[in-house]
Amino acid sequence: MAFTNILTSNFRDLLHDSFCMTEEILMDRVFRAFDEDLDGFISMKDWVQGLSTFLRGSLEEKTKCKLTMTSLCKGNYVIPIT
Ligand SMILES: [Ca+2]
Repeated sequence: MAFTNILTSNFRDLLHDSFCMTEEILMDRVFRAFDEDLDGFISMKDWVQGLSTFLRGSLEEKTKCKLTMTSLCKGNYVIPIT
């Protein structure tokens, strides 16, 4: 079975069905953290790398991922997403 790129709406369904997430803003931030190349899709590479970081990433990798989910980095500043 071929892997198909995952769109935001499909990713939300996956997070809801698999992890019982209900907050859309949180799901969108997880999507953003997984979509490292910011092309609007979760590719096979994005998916494997994202899961790897969540499950087995180093402290630095998990911290970077959490920052991506909770804030936007602009220049040398971290700006919380509201
Ligand atoms: Ca992507």
